[in-house]
Amino acid sequence: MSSSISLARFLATAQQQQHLDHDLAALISAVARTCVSISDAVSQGALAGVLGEAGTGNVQGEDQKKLDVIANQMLLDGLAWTGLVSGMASEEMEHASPIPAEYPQGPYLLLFDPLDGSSNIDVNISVGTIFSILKRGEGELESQFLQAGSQQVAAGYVLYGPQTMLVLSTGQGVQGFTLDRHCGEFMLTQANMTIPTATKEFAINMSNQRHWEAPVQRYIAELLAGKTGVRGKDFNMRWVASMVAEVHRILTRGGIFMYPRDARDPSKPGKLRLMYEANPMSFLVEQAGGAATNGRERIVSLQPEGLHQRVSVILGSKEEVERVTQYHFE
Ligand code: AHM
Ligand code: MG
Repeated sequence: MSSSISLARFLATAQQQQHLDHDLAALISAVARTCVSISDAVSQGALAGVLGEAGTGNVQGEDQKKLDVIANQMLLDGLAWTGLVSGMASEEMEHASPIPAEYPQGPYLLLFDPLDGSSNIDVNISVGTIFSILKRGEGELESQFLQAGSQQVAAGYVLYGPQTMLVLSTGQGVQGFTLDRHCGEFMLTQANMTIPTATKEFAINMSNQRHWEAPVQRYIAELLAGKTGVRGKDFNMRWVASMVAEVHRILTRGGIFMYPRDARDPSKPGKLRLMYEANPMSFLVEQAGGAATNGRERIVSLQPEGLHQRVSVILGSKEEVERVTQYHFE
């Protein structure tokens, strides 16, 4: 059953009761509004000719899908004029994008993965937009973004699945909103989302098993041993290959998600990006009572060294994340 609390009303109440900054509320609204347009583009798919390869690569050397490029441009265009941000950084752009001189500068920095899981887009599996908001700092624009995840003032994602959902935290718990297409508004449908501390469900790309480090090998072997092993219970596995969908499942019913460091490429300590994926998702997971580490430290405590830095990610139900993390010290 849908509540009658829209995102607009939720943000207004948060401003009145929790002193949510007016500009931050306006920025979240603007991101949400743009994501409704991205959702429309995603849902049109082949009808709008937006599926398939863009024929370009991003700074990470990954092929871009048409919708990666479209979603990235929609966020830039949707936010640049608002006077709420002084720069934007994206998984799809080599450098941070300054705000054009004709528009006012704002107090925040916006980071995003415009279409996470986009390898799934052509097969009609859920994808999403992940975003992170920081306060602007001093000095050269790009270096202002290099703040630890604990400095995020808000983070969230929009999942383009059977329903389009916005999941948001401004540091006061995690709220889930479902897009009501009749009125074009996100409505609060999952208040105060919490992650159960125990779980029997894990998500990892098993095809990389031979490349993992010993602590992850041990942990997964114990899960696979099920009832007959040291864990004494059976575990179930899921792998969507869209981080937004995995994190959403974990926020809904618990679980552990891992994209651990592996030995494929020594220059890449993990596949996922700290600034656009790991930090915002870790912020949400911690706000929902879960845990998120790189195997040794809380992800949000890591001092970023570069915009496109990669990191090992282990997040979800606290008991499991703590167990794998402990294995890294044994
Ligand atoms: P992307 O941002 O280029 O879409 O890459 C990130 C995605 C995550 O959503 C997902 O967890 C992972 O890559 C899937 O990787 P794999 O291809 O190893 O299954
Ligand atoms: Mg991504």
